[in-house]
Amino acid sequence: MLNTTSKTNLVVIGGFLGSGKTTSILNIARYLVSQGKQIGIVTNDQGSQLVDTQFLAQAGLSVLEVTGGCFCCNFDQFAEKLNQLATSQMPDYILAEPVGSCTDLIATIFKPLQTKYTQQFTLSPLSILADPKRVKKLMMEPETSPFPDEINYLFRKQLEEADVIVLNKIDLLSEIEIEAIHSFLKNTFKGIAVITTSAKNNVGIAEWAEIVTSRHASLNPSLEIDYKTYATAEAYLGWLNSSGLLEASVPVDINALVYELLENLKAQLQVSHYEIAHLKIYGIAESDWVKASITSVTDAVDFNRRMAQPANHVKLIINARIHIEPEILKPLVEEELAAIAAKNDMDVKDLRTECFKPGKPVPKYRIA
Ligand SMILES: Nc1nc2c(ncn2[C@@H]2O[C@H](COP(=O)(O)OP(=O)(O)OP(=O)(O)O)[C@@H](O)[C@H]2O)c(=O)[nH]1
Ligand SMILES: [Mg+2]
Repeated sequence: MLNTTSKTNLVVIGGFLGSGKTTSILNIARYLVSQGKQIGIVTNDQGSQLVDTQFLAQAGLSVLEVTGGCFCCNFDQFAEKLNQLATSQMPDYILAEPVGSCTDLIATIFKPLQTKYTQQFTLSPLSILADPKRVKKLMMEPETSPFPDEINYLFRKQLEEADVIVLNKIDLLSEIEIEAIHSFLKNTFKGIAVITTSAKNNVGIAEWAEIVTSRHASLNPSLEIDYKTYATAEAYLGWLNSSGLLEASVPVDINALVYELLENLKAQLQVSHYEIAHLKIYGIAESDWVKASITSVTDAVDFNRRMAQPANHVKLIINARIHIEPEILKPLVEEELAAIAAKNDMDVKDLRTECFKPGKPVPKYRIA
């Protein structure tokens, strides 16, 4: 592992929406903790009320968040959070998860950090996760992509600047499929290391952690990227962060409620051909919690955890990143939430929803 005596090592784990960044960060953090290391985490989103922050904090990890825009557009806030973690927790490693629609990280994060914070941080290799179904549909068979070309472009650019491409979710593939996608990535991104993991099943995590903790970022040449296309890709996504309290006089099976809400939203989106990039719900009742996600209209609901008991007071946080206009997304989610609450004789209180398209990416610094 790297010398950690004076500087904090920054490990950035990027990749498209829903590729498994947060799941991986949790498992890498647990692995490094088991090796006696101190860990801090920085999450990031275009809005606030984040499922990921709640999920990681529940695991007892020190998590700070950069909200209201990506690390590159909020570089000073990002650097401030890194410094805050470095001085308060003195972690050996800070794991940072950029927004899943963000790219050009070498030019806008790595090089500015290297230039301005040489004394404080050592940069570990940049890992970019890839969900195999996205590699297949957005790159190998682009005629089947559920997204516009600009999103396919963004997906490719994310992988292009990696030091390590992490082909995740291999538990969903046969050996032959793993080999085919792995070879495709190796041939397409010559010179970039490609490893395979199942973050969900903790497979390949220790090997990956060893790579990011024993090497430095290569600081490859900055991407050649067309910011107009990048901005168009991001603007295709409707972004919704919502939170509210659900209350009933008798306990309700919240796992079933979350499942049905996700299934109902999926069905509505599927009918109108709106692809889900990532739709996730976190529910907390006293000390118990549930988290479930969907990463495509063709995927099943995936639970990270279920509540042990029914509950009659629950706070729900809903985060959706979907190829849809925000004006359609907001009423859709609010109406489905109201319907599921009514079906379970629950009142919805303090509902706060932000729904928007990400703004044009305007990095604070860009070092070519
Ligand atoms: N089958 C399978 N599912 C996985 C794996 N890794 C992550 N997932 C699931 O994929 C979904 C998305 O995972 P996250 O870790 O939240 O993905 P993310 O990249 O952080 O998503 P955003 O922050 O929204 O960009 C969740 O339902 C995870 O349980 C994996 O290795 N195998
Ligand atoms: Mg995440």
